[in-house]
Amino acid sequence: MPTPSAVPPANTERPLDCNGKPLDLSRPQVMGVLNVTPDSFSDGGDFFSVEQALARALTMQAEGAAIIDIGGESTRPGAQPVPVEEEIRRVVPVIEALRARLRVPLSIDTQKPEVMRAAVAAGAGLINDVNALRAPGALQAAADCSVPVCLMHMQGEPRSMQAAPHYEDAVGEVGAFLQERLAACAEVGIDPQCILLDPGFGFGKSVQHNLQLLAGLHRLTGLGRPLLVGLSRKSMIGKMLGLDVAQRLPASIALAVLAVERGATLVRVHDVAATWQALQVTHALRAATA
Ligand code: YH5
Repeated sequence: MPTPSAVPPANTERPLDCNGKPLDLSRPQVMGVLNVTPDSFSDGGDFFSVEQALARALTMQAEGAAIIDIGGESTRPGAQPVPVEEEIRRVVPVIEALRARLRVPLSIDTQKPEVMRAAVAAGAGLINDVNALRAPGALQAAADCSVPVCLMHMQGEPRSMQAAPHYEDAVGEVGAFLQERLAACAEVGIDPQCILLDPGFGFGKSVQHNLQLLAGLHRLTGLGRPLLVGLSRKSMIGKMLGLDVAQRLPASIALAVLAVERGATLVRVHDVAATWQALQVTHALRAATA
């Protein structure tokens, strides 16, 4: 990983073009999570309700989300894989309904090249891949889609990644991985200026590894790209504080602010209004300090 002085900081003066909708990364921003799995937004039966997903997305936009992240497959530890046709069936109708009604861009949280292509054709403006385009065909799909990409670090695979995570130097190893994936993207012609990087909190990491990554997050800004982080409601909070998922908002807000203070630009969260407020005052204080 290069030292921060070796690479200029990310140029965020111009907004990213996310399939026709702008994403301003000149200041800290919130990415709102929209899960489109059958256990979220049920219509009362076994079917997922596009109406309810739309209402939730409009609320998150009104609360200050700069982008909405749509995911049709759970990547939580131990989650069952979803077949590609099923994932497309879940996300495409939601993307089609939202793209026309929202001002902010949509991102597609997927590891599958076929889902990337279908989602971007339906109007998604950013590919958010927790597998950093390592699936066969994913690099080429992202290159063909011509939308910005978030590359996330994960050690192992979702089913088993929390069994025995190991690092000699978590920040150094995550940085080296992200740099290797940036190079892989460059080889297929993906513009480096369209790439966001994410250390992947909770993806093959112990609580100590997550804390080391947050403490050293600033070193990853040396890769020259904006940083996205996802800490909202994650198990590290549960493990540190003994709280279940419904009780994790205060710590989630603190972690969002701490990450932005250490160089994160985009924060992926479930609780948009509360996080947006926290980032507004964080940004105001930074502007007054400069
Ligand atoms: C991320 O960090 N995370 S899905 C377990 C939880 C709570 C939340 C047990 N997609 C990320 O949000 N994309 C996910 O409590 C992501 N970065 C990016 N770029 C996991 C998740 C969660 C898991």
